[in-house]
Amino acid sequence: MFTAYPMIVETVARAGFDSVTLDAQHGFATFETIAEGVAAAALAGKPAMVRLPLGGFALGARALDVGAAGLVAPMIDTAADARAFVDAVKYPPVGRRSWGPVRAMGLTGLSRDAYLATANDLTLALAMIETETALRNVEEILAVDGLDGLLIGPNDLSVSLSAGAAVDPAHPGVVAALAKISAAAKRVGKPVAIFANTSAFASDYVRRGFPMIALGPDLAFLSAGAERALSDVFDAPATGEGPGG
Ligand code: 3PY
Ligand code: MG
Repeated sequence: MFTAYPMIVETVARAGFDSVTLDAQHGFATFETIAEGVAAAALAGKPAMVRLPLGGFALGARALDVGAAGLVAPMIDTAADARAFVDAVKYPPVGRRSWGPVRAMGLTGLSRDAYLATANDLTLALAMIETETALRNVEEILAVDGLDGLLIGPNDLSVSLSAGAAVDPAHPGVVAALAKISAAAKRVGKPVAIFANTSAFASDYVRRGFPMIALGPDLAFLSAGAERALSDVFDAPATGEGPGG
């Protein structure tokens, strides 16, 4: 979700997706709108994930406190990056998340003890693999205890692999990387998600076996719907009624 308005979050959540992701890296999500967005998704019966700004692990811990079901950390390049992420968002002994999930307990209906006992399993921590360096280090990143899985950013990965020459998720280097990342994750039993710019990319990723695909953003849905509505006006068969006869 590029926008962060609760009603748009709820509308998209009701469209049939399994979850929505509020974007605090490139989108408008802030702590306040994350709190509202998580609640709006909950109204639709859906979990909300949050993509953090670069290095924004503190915001990640706060997002979990207000009931986010998972976090996506962009530009994780090394095991040390992944470790810092996990430290901030998982309770001991896995990490050092600080206690204070007041809203999350309300939304989940869990008692204090039950939340503490289950939060590390109930909240996803996904590291974005989207640079050549991350690709080189993917096995070490995957080995970080408490990191639940990966999310591939094919746009940034193409920018990195082409040394800044192109944004192209179909870049051959990116396509080869998908197989390498998936194989490494499979070896350690962790899932790999991927961002899809279009439904066509999403279909391709479904065929490639990705278990979780982030399709969007919401602004693309809005502009596609608006263009479709406008073109339908002129494509519609004549009714024979109205001022023109
Ligand atoms: C990427 O493809 O680089 C992304 O971060 C998708 O949002
Ligand atoms: Mg990216």
